[in-house]
Amino acid sequence: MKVQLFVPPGGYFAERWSKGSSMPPLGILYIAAVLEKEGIEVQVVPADVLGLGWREIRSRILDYKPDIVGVTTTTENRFQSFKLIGLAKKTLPSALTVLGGPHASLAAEDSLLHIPELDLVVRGEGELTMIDICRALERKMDFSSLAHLAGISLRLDGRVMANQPRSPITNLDGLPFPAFHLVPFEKYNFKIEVPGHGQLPAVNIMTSRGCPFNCNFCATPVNWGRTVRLRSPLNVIREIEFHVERRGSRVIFFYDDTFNTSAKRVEEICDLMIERKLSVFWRAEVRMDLMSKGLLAKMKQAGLFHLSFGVEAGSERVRNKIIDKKVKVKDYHSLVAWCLELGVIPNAFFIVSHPTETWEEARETIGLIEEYKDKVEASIAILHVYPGTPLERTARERGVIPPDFSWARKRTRGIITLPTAQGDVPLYLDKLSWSQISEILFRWASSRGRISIARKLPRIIANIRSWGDLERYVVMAFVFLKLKARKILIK
Ligand code: B12
Ligand code: SF4
Repeated sequence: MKVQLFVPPGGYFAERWSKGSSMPPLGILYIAAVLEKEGIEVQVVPADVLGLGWREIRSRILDYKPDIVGVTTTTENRFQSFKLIGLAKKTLPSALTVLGGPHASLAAEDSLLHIPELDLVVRGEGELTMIDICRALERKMDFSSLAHLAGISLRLDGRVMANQPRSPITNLDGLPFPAFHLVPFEKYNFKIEVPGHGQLPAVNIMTSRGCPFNCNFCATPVNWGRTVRLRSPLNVIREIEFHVERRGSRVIFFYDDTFNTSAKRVEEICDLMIERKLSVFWRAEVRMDLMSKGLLAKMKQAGLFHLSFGVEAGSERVRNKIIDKKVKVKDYHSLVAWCLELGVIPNAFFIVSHPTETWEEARETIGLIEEYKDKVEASIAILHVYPGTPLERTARERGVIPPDFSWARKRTRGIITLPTAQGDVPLYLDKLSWSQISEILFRWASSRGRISIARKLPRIIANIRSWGDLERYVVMAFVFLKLKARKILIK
């Protein structure tokens, strides 16, 4: 049994890499690690960092002759993943084509209905399901042997079927560490700037899965469930030590959706880092309401230098009644104050154009950003709709997404995207006008001291697909000039 796992070429990952630094794909590497442990032959092809074109991908498939071609996908890079599935099936029709990852999990039926070359979708965590698929095929080299496997969706006799979900992996410590040795690690050139120390070699680690909250736009509770599963502090420390020894990592990026669901576990991880004198810097993403000054001080002592958290909106109504975020603006002010006092860089995420959000409410968001303009790293995006989320349901109910919308079709009338600046995903536009949204984005960019229109212009022009796109860019240009003339843009 031979499995070939791909990260698709092009798209967002490749773009990040072209800027010189990106990180290995943990999902594919976890799957590769468990397959290796089971004695199943596996190859990982990160087409993004290898800079492979379609012809080279075809050669890789022909050379390796896999029984299974697996491709990872997020909604942003779904079209590249779909194309790879199509190419794999045409190149080696005997290979089983499998799609996994957040987009595949949450739009399994849609993908199978629209991509005839796709045999099967693995929903949610892929480790145990992939082992089961390999074992079932080994026993009986026949597609029908997969018909009852948990955690997959497939097409049988022309009908798309969703099998029962797979139970979440409860003991994450039982998983091997991701198979970093199967990718050319140095090609990622993953470096993170640490103030006073320059660009240091970094590595990404995931220490938990799932989130108990249910923010309307977020894929995690649907994809990984609302029961949080935590790796033990010792298991996390062992992985850090492994990366420090093996690849000289100096910065750890904890990519958990919410690193601090258990404050006790964070403290224990910090205690071990201090005790073992791990000389690493680290950053993490947390929920503001679960932080305390004491915990932050301990985290800082253990090497934390950068802390990210979602604020999402300035307005209490939008944040809590619409998004269901369940955090207060006072949590934000306290956390920022503690970060500034303790010397940790605060990094806040905001989103604009929530359902029913008014101009006054959006101004509360930009107000919060401008209030801390030189103190907090803020980022903002126009609200995107992702499959399977509560927001997708709202978008369909309110006609933001038409009833016949498919995630597998490149263009749909009535869907608004801004691929160059915001990715190829439907934007949720409601009460705010395009010029109001543009004003928010320009004021945010100005507060960060960078408006990089000139650099993006060629790609913006290349991505104009309709009169509507053109109109939106023209409106943006007018808003930009107006704000400049009124000296509202600071830089
Ligand atoms: C790290 C990360 C990034 C990194 C990616 C780096 C990298 N090379 O991995 C960066 C910073 C670049 C990034 C960017 C973005 N991200 Co991001 N990111 C994450 C994050 C926090 C962790 C990813 C990770 O490592 N997970 C750990 C692994 C183990 O999980 P996994 O990848 O899901 O894999 C498991 C299963 O999905 C499955 N599986 C995955 N692939 C395959 C393939 C096969 C064949 C099989 C069988 C199974 C399988 O098995 C794996 C093991 O169980 C996730 C949140 C999350 N909880 O995963 C968001 C997440 C993936 N990102 C998300 C988004 C929206 C974005 C951005 C749009 C943000 C933005 N506005 O810029 C961009 C778009 C990037 C893109 N083109 O895809 C969404 C995706 C939603 C969706 N429907 O696609 C997520 C889920 C966050 C969320 N809660 O909504 N991101
Ligand atoms: S945004 Fe964060 S807190 Fe909200 S559901 Fe997603 S992971 Fe959980």
